[in-house]
Parts: sequence; C-alpha cells; structure tokens
Amino acid sequence: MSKTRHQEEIEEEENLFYEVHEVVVRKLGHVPIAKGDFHYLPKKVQRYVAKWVQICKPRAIYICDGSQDEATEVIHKLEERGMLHKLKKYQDNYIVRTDPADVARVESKTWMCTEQKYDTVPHVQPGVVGILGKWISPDEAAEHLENYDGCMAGRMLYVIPFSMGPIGSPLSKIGVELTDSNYVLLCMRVMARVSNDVWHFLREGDGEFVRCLHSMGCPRPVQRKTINHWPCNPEKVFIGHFPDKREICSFGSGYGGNSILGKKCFALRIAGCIARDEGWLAEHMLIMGLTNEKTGKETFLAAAFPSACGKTNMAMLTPSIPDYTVRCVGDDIAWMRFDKDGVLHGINPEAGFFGVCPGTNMKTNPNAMLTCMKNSIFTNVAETADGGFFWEGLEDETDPHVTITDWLGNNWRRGQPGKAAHPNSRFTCPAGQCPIIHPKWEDKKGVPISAFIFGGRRPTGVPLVYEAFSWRHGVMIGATVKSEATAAAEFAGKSIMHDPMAMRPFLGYNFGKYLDHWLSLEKPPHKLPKIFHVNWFRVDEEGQFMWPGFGDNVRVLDWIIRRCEGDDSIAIKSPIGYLPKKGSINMDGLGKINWEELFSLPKHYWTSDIEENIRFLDLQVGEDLPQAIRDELAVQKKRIEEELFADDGK
Ligand code: GTP
Ligand code: SPV
Ligand code: MN
Repeated sequence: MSKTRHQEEIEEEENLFYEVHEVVVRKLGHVPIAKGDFHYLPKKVQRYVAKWVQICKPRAIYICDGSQDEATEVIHKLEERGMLHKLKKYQDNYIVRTDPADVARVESKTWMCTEQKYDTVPHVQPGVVGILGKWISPDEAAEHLENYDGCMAGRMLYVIPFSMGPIGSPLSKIGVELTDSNYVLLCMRVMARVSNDVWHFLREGDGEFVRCLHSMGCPRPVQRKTINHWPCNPEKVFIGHFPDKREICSFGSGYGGNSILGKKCFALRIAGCIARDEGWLAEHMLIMGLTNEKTGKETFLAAAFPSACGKTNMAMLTPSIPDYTVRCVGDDIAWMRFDKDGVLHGINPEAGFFGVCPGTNMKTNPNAMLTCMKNSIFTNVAETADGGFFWEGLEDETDPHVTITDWLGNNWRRGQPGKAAHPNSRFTCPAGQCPIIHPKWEDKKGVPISAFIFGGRRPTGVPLVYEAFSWRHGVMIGATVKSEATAAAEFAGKSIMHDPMAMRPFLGYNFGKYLDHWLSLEKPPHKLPKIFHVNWFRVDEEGQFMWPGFGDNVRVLDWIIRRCEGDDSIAIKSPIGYLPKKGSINMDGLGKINWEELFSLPKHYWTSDIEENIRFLDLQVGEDLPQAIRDELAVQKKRIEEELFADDGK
C-alpha cells in the first residue's frame, strides 16, 4: 500500500507513545496479555496497540489467531454471559439480540475526517445540506476521540489481524481491528480472513495496514443499563474515518457496518480512497458468474444496488430457466483493477455474507438458506420453541403450531401486528459454505468483469432493464441511482432517495472527484465493462410487483449477457438507453407479463425525473460535478423532450 504523508505522521505519534512508555509498553502498563505474544507482533502493530491500550485502559489484551479453539472459547464465554445462545436445530448456529437502540448503521454519526473539507464532500450550492458524505474537521473529531479515554475499563481488548481479500493477493489489503466486543470478533472471523498468517505477511510485505479501532463505549462499572447483555452507547456513537491516516475509529455501536470494520468502513470508505490513489475501484457491488450451458462460456457481472435492494439475492440466484449455471463470487463489495491487458478483474474482499433475513427463504434464496445452516450468527431474528430461527418470509417453512419468540424476546403470534424479526435482522455466515460459491472466489487474480449493473427500488416509471449508450452515459446513470429507503440504516418511511452508484452512505471522498475517477478509466488499454440499469421493483396500479424477480431475474441477465456478446438484433434505442426489443427476453412459462407496461417510459415521469436529477446533482455536487456528466444529463434531457411521446406510457 502506498504510504501517505499522514501515515508517516501517525507512525511518529505512535513511536512517541512507544518511546515515552517503553518500559510500560513491555508490560503494556500492567495490562496483562490474556492470550498471544505481544512481541511477536510486527513493531508497527505493537505501537498501534500500545497507543490505544494506554488510552482505552482495558483490563487485558487478547491477541487473536483465528483458530477454531479461539472461537470455541469466545462462544463459550458469550453463552455463559447470556449474550448468545445456540439454535439447537442446526449445527453451531447462534442467535444474538442487540439492545433495541442499536439495530442498523447510523449514517448521521458516520464521518470522514480530512483537513480539507472539500477532499471529503463536494461544494454544495449555498444553503443546501449535503447528503453525499459527511465531513468532520480534525478538531471536532478530536472531541469525539476523547470518549475513548478509559472506554474499555474492565473489558478485554481483542487484537484482530485480518486480510480483506485472499491473504497474499495483489488485490488484497491488511487490517488490524482492536475491539472490546467479542461478538464483533466472532463476526469478523466470518466476514474477513482472520489469521496469524497476517503477521507474517505484514513482516514480509510493506508492513502497511489499516488501523481499525472499535469500542462499544461501555466501560465498567457501566453507566447505562445494559439491555440483552449488549453494552452500547447510542448517545455517543461515532463512526470516524481518517482516510489520510488509513485509520478508522468507531465508538458506541456493535451493529454490522458500524463495528465489523473490515466491511463498509474499510472495504468501501477507506479502500475507496486507496483505490482513487492507486487507480482501481472499491464498489458496493456483488460479483457473480453465469455459465451458458450450451456454449460453456462464463460471463462475470458486477451489480451495484443500494442496501437491502437485492444484491445477496442476485449474487446467488437460482435460475428459473435451464440455460445458465450461476455461481457466486461475492454479495456486497467488489475490489476491481485493470490488468496489464486492460481487462478489469474483481475480487470479493470479504469472506462471509452479512445478509438481510426478512424475505429470505427456500423459494426466494435457497442458496442463502443453505449457506446459513451451520457456523452462522443470527442477529435480531425471532426464534421458534424448537430452536430454529424465524423471520418474515419463513411462514410457509415453519411449523404453524410452534411457539415463536420475537426479536425483542416477547411471545409472538402469527398475524399479530408488528414484526417477529427486526427488518434489518441479519445472518452472518461463511461464504465458503454457499452451495454455489464459485471455485475461483478466492482466486488471487480475481475474475474478469464484463458488465456493471445499477439498480434500486423504483416503484414507478423505470423499466425492467436498459443499457447505457457509452461509458460516460453509464457513469451518469450510476450517478442518478435512486431507491426507496430501506431498514439498512436509520431512515423511516418509503421515500425515494438518491443513492448515487449505490454508494451514498459509503463514499470515502468528494463525489465529484469520485465521478472524475470513474470517467478517467476510459483510456487505453482499458476494456470497459458495459453498463446497465435494472429495476425488479416496478409496481402496477394495484401496487403489485410487475416482475416476479428473484430466480426469474436470470432472464434479464441473459439479455445483458447477449448484449455483452454483441448481439445487436435484440436492442432498440430509446431516449434513456437501449431497451430490449419486444420478445427478446425469454418469458417462457412466466404467465401473464405486461411487456408494454414493464418497459413503458411515461413522458411526464422521465421529464420530471431528468429535471430532478439535474437539480440534485447541481445542488449536491456543484462545481465538482464533471462537465462530461453535465453534458450527458443535458443530452438525455433533450432526447427525452424530443423523442419521447406523451402517449408512450401513462
Ligand atoms: P445489503 O446487505 O443491505 O447490502 O442488501 P442486499 O442488496 O444484499 O439485498 P438483499 O438481496 O438482501 O435483499 C433485500 C430484500 O429485498 C430482501 O427482503 C429480499 O427478499 C428482497 N428482494 C431481493 N431481490 C428481489 C427481487 O428480485 N424482487 C423482489 N420483489 N424483492 C427482492
Ligand atoms: C448495507 O447496509 O449495505 C449492508 C449492511 O451490507 S452493513 O454491513 O450494516 O452496512
Ligand atoms: Mn450492503
């Protein structure tokens, strides 16, 4: 990893701690080492740990090695404490209930800290509240960092060495997470590659790692009543990123993206900055391979949908037509780099799935269900009296007479108001257990990507699929991605929100510069993926989904693959991009599908949509918006005005 000036500064600062406290460091200020050998750690890691031990004041240090014994020990401890218990219907599956105040990412408390504000956020127009990234000044961040003083008193500090991506791949990066939560340790063990080998690799390589600090913010004796044995500190939540120092400091929450720091904090926000500096892409995308059964040819697709909009489902879909075999490489994040021949190769930096439970069942996503039958953690789901999990969508797969306890621990009867499982309840399971995991999912070179697909929940106006005219047009389409709000963050209601590139909550730097970065990839010898937009969520006048979705989405992917192969006979030009020619998507056996409605482009909708997009990007990105995107928007507006007819749709 290339080293920034600020990384040198942070090393100097850590050195200072190390030197001043050299004697202390040797014994870590009387903080005993519960497990592991501190002196075995690379020196830079020793210094990083020493610094935070002195600030956070844990009762002991536990250096993780990623072994099975370690998991057994930690699970046992958590079971004893009552924070976790076994779901006895399965093999080594566990259920956890959080404090109901800690159930999703907290976007309002998630910041990027840079000296220059506009490195992080675009120049919004005067009076506009920016929604593309949140900046915090180093001084303000320093105030939040004061909360770490003594924050681990009476608690264990876990030192977690991990690799995002296969250890040793040129596309992978190393991190070290310090946390006082053993639940987070268990999740990190599934979601990242936690191993002693990371220390060897650091010693042999450039020694650079992303510094990831996490605390639940509940020192002992606790100040706040602990609910469900889940200590947290909702009032003081701080998810701070310091991209120049390649450092993350997370405080107060134990949930998902707030605490499993390898995931969104590192693999998207910090990695986004590294990718900008090093010329690659870190995106909120699934990667899947589809093999044509007749020709044997495999095509890899990467798709970016906002949170809770269908990535996990698509990544491991069960095709409803026999033409393809689908295999999953990743379900949430893609790291991609052009090789020397200009072919874009992608890896899944994660090692597990942190998937949305509600809606997942043997019909919609059997592969996800089969992946989480063992060695998995279920957070905020409901439980059946016979030791099974339950959530909305499992009604037909659950004994109708079994007693159910909801995610809050109360008795729950079918049909009663309110949900059994929290809408953002999640399974955490090892990707390697997925029945259709791709044999190359850990390939150090990654897999070649032929297309990017954007999408979101768009109840009206937006057709099932369309294709960008060009790379630039595709980047514009990505920049105007919108979706209904979901439960993955703290938003309420069903409003349509902008979520450019499905990255709004995960941007690591100025979105205008991010678009520049994408546009800059159009150069020799780069072979650019084709860009598409899909919408599985269009509804009819009765509010019913017009498209069956899930396994039937393969029919749309088939069209996309044929377009990637250069079939010109199946597309027609429309003002918004290429649409499938009527009949060019295989609808065999689907029953009644209203093609006209599914692909209609209502003029009033697209007219106001393009105006709204232009306004949005102008207000939110201002002078940072690349001219090429302004031009694409203007041309698209003109096409809509001139080429769409009022009777093209309702
Ligand atoms: P994150 O993990 O938050 O990034 O979410 P995700 O993008 O992986 O979404 P996921 O696949 O978990 O799906 C979220 C919800 O959308 C689930 O309740 C799914 O059942 C539902 N869903 C997924 N695909 C489809 C589809 O094709 N049609 C319909 N109607 N619903 C879908
Ligand atoms: C998302 O919200 O996009 C997720 C879940 O994948 S979390 O890890 O909490 O970000
Ligand atoms: Mn996600």
